[in-house]
Order: sequence, then C-alpha cells, then structure tokens
Amino acid sequence: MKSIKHALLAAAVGAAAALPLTVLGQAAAAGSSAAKPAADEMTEAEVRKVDKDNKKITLKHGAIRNLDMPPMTMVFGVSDAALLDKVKEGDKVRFSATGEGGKYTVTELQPAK
Ligand SMILES: [Cu+2]
Repeated sequence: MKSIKHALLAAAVGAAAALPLTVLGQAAAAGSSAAKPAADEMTEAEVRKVDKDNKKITLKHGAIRNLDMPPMTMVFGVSDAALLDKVKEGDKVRFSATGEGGKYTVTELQPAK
C-alpha cells in the first residue's frame, strides 16, 4: 500500500514539473506594466489598421499563448491610446494582450525589428 501512495505522489509531482514555463528573456523592456505577469509574453503581429479615435487596432497576429488563441486577423482595444502613436499600418510589431470578460485588449505594443 505504501508503495502505491508513493507512486501516486511521484506522478503528481511529475505533472506539476511538466507545466509550461514562462519564456524568459523578454522581460527587459517591461517598465510601465508590472502588474500582469501572464501578459509578459509578447506575440508577433502585423498592423492592419490603426483607429486612434476609438482606441482600436487591427492586428494579423501569431498564436497568443496566454489567451490560447490561434493565429488570425482581429480587432483589439488598447489600454492606452498612446500605444497607437508608435505604430502604423503595415508595421511588424510585438504585443501583449489580455482577454478579460471576453474583451481583448492590447496592453503593450512595440515595433519588432
Ligand atoms: Cu485573435
């Protein structure tokens, strides 16, 4: 009996260790948005449309891991309209987004090189 318990415990520990680890090395430019570690991972995208008046941006984005979203083109809101000053249509960018309450919002946006 004791050995079975042990085997179960070992399996549980193994499963925990197999959880995906956050990719490090992209945290350097963090700065202003320290609050949400889940959004730190940035996704590559191409800007399709910038709508400053409505604080919206259309992105053709790659897979967004923290939102479990496949690559697609879609409209995002932005947490701060100033984010849109840095980019224009056709730019390659990197961004972070949250999906709280079914609303997708870009919280970080920067030109990709
Ligand atoms: Cu999407």
